[in-house]
This record gives sequence, structure tokens and C-alpha cells, in this order.
Amino acid sequence: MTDLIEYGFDPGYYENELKDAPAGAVPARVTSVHRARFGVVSGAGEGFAQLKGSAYRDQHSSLYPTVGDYVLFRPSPGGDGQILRTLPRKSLFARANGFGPRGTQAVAANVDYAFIVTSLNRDFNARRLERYLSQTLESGATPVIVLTKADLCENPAEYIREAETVARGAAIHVISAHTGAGLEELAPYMKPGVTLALLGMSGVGKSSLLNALADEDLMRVNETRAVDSAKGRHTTTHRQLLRLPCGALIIDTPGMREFGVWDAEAGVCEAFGDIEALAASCRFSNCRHEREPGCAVRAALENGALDAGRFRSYMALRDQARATARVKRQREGKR
Ligand SMILES: Nc1nc2c(ncn2[C@@H]2O[C@H](COP(=O)(O)OP(=O)(O)OP(=O)(O)O)[C@@H](O)[C@H]2O)c(=O)[nH]1
Ligand SMILES: [Mg+2]
Ligand SMILES: [Zn+2]
Repeated sequence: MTDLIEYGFDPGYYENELKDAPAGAVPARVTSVHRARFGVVSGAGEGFAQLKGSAYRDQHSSLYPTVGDYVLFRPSPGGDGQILRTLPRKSLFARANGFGPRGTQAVAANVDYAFIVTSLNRDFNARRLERYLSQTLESGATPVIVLTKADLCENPAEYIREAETVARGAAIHVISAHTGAGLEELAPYMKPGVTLALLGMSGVGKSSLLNALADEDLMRVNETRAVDSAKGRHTTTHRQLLRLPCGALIIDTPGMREFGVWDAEAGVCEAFGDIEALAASCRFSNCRHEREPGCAVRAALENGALDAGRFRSYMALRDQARATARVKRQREGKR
């Protein structure tokens, strides 16, 4: 018997859903997503499930189960069980999926802490970090910045300083999965029933970190000749939720090449609170901070109070968010 509470389930939070559950249905958590099948864990242990078609046909695609979701599940002896319903999410991390019919892809649900993983080498990019942060703030999870491969880096302080300029209060930790340095700093997050997700570009060392935290090789790691394999090929191909020996749940994700921004306006505002605050004193309420007279943002740029790079990434994010919102509106208008 598996106790789903060990997989982060909070029966109190879902009291009403459980009360109204159809006969034979039990709560389960989605641990992996395959083409038409879902890996699940429930009181009956680990197994597979398929969607109850009639229950999902008319629903918005965002309710399709993703890794980390809690679902109502009907086990079936000796075969795939059935997922009857996705339970409400406490957080949802989604990323842009081009402008296809689905729009976004749900990456991970019910995440408490999102570890935004970046390596301390030439691939370090503060703007990218900023985008991950913005997306995480929007998801409802708490972002934690993890700078990896400390053993390869001679000047971590420089990177930390740069990360601090975009962190917006998120904790920053410097670790090495190879030497174990800094891992003790992550211990406070690694509590039984707490769900963590590893996010970041391919090759930054997410799976290596997972293995180091688990103290065993649960995930395959990219082994290339280069010592500093920032340009490694994708190694992790599936999102996967695992339970660590310490009792924390952890979702490993395949790194991507670029990180889409979808509907991030809310996240943008939070991550760029300082710029939004400045904008509040622009003469025109709809100021685009381009050439308008009485623009407080431009003034701050000119007197050096606002960093030009930070302003550029704010504008880039804002434009992207507006463009995607426009596409979405058009699509909704056509329905
Ligand atoms: N020197 C050093 N190398 C590391 C460290 N962590 C990871 N690496 C190396 O970096 C490469 C990529 O590591 P992975 O853990 O596979 O990276 P990943 O982020 O899981 O990549 P994807 O699964 O493709 O998203 C491997 O060659 C690791 O050995 C570290 O702390 N120090
Ligand atoms: Mg990996
Ligand atoms: Zn302005």
C-alpha cells in the first residue's frame, strides 16, 4: 500500500472533491505523461492510466493531466486504470508551444518550489534567468535560483551579483553536483511531501542535481567528452516525478533551447515591479516609454537610476506578452 500523502496529497484541501467522487474512484498523482498513457501513483501503488474520453472531450486542454497533477482515478486490476477528472491545481507551470491549437503546454502542476537551474559558465544569461523567473512567479510556485557547476567556476561572485540584479527576492544558491558543495543549502526545501521542479536549459545539470540530492543515480546524465559540456545534447526526454529518499517529490524536466513566454503579463509586472512603479508616474497613463513627453521611465534611464539592459528585457517581454495576447484574442474571436 502506498500512502498518497507521501506523494504530497492533502486530503483536507480536496475534501469536497473526494466526497463527490464516483464510486470506485480514488485520488492519484500523475508521475509521467506518455502519448496516450499516464504513469500514476495511488493507494494501490504505481500503475498506468488512460483518460476517460467522455470526461475530457469537452474540456479545455489546460485540464488535461500533466506531471504533478492530482486526479480522480479508477484502478483496474491487471490493466490500465482510468483518469476520471483532474483535481484543481495549486500551481501550474506552462510554456508556450508555438501558436498551435493548444497554445500552451502544461509542464508541471502543484509545484511548491521551482528550482531555476543555470550553470556558472559562458551559458549563464541573466535575461534568460529573468524570463524563467517571470514565468515561475506567474505559475504560483516559489522560484529558487540554483547556480550549478561551481567546481568549474573561478569567479562565482560575479555571477551571483548578476543573478541578484534580476532575482526579485528569490533565494540564490551556488552548488556543484559533482563535489556536493552547497547541497546542504537546499536541505530546507527538501521536506517530506513538498514538490520541487527542476527547470532550465538543456545541459545545465538538472538531472545531475537530482541524482546528487537523491544520493543515487535515478536519472540518466549526459556524458560527453567536454568537461564543460554546456552544449550537451538533450538527455532527459520525459518529464518525470520521483520521490526522493528524504520524502520530497521532484519533477525533472527536459531542458529546452528557448523559453517561450505566453500570457506572461501578470508575471512581467511582478518581476519588473520597479519599472511598473516608475511607469505609474509617467505623464500619460498609456505611455509606451518610447518618445512621450514626461516619461518617468526614460528619465530614470537617462539619470542612470534604471539599468538599460533591464529596461530592454522588460520591453521585450512586454511586447512578446502583448503579441501572444493578440494572437490568443484573434483565435478566441474565431471560435
Ligand atoms: N563539472 C560539473 N559538471 C556537471 C555538474 N552538474 C552537471 N554536470 C555535467 O553537465 C552535463 C549535463 O548534465 P545533465 O545533468 O545531464 O543536464 P540536464 O540539465 O539534466 O540536461 P537535459 O536533461 O538535457 O535537460 C553532464 O556532462 C554532467 O556531468 C557539476 O556540478 N559540475
Ligand atoms: Mg536531464
Ligand atoms: Zn513612460
